[in-house]
Amino acid sequence: MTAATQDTSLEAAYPDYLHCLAEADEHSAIEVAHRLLDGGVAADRVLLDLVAPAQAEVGERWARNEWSVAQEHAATHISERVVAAVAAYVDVRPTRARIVVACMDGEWHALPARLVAEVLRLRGWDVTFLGASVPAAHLVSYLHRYDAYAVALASALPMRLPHAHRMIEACRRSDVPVLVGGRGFGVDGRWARRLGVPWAPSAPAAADLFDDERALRAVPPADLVHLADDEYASLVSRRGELIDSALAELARRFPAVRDHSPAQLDATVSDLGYIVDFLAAALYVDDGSLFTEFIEWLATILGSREVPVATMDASLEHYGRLLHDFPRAVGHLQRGRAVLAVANRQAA
Ligand code: B12
Repeated sequence: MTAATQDTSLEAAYPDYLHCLAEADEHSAIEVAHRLLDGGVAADRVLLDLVAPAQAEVGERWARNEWSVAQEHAATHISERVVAAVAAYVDVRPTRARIVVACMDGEWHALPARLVAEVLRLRGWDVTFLGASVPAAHLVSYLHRYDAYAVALASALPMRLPHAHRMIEACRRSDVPVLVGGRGFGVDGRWARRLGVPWAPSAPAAADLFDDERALRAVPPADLVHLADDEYASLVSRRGELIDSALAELARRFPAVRDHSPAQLDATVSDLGYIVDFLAAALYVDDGSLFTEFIEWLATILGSREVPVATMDASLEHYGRLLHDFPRAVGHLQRGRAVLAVANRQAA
């Protein structure tokens, strides 16, 4: 513990807190949070201005290949313990209706949703936190059984948007207002607007929206007329065939792929699957930026792990050939390849 943590300002505590995460020092991390609370820093600021940015930094370090998955897991576990410690420290009794907070089906980023749940609890709501990957049918029956005032759904991954939409519709059918949030809906919530669902950029903004039931229920309809071209549905039905074919093409063009270890092969198949899933999500919301942002991200991840960009470009080109009858998909893939070419030039 350095002298800085004796200070009760968030700015001074932040580097020490990050150091605790890096050293997997759970005890000191909780101490940093307690010291801030003892010094009068509000609990929601400790959650949103200490724990949240530190977690984002954890993600950056993993993306740059500076931290292993194990280091990321250790840090995330500590953040979860700190959130629990902050919640126990304040222990607010609920005075308002029940709000259910859950992650979309297939979504394992539970910590961002947990932060939102705790901030809502601090505002007096009776919050039930259901955690990661909640199946739609189970969520809906839960909402009925416990007479929820509203539900907050979280998603960190844009590729889950089609699933998110099904889940949102299922909640709507049971007449429970839905609010969504998380980086999966775009930094400005533009994909939430496409799905016709209220979105909040942060936990405090969500709390404000829950205060206004009319605003929560007054949402424009989903804007998904483009789905009539069937490109999304056809792509999804061909997912397995596309991945198998792209893997065979990679092995043909890059002989080193044939010598991949089982773990490397798994990672390659996952990446080929992500390309299809992000492409499908871009078709679903009809927004090419969803796909190009993903390609930029994947280029960074693979670049920092010294995977040649040429293999990724070959896969985009191959998918483009197989999907030649799908003009929207071909357009997204072409723009993806252009983004890759720029990333490649910058890296050279
Ligand atoms: C921890 C972590 C994990 C953990 C999650 C454990 C847990 N208990 O949460 C595990 C290991 C499971 C994981 C898995 C994966 N992850 Co991850 N993960 C992260 C990491 C490092 C931190 C997440 C976090 O807590 N962030 C802090 C929160 C507070 O920030 P936030 O999400 O922006 O949330 C704020 C607002 O957006 C908003 N908000 C968030 N949710 C909601 C919900 C509502 C209702 C509202 C109103 C507001 C709101 O309020 C929050 C507080 O201010 C992020 C990095 C990052 N930058 O976030 C990557 C990150 C999200 N993961 C990523 C990826 C790729 C994955 C995997 C695909 C990796 C893999 N190859 O397997 C899997 C996918 C698993 C799945 N299907 O869900 C990428 C996503 C990139 C992309 N292009 O989509 C990121 C950005 C990492 C990176 N830098 O590349 N991950």
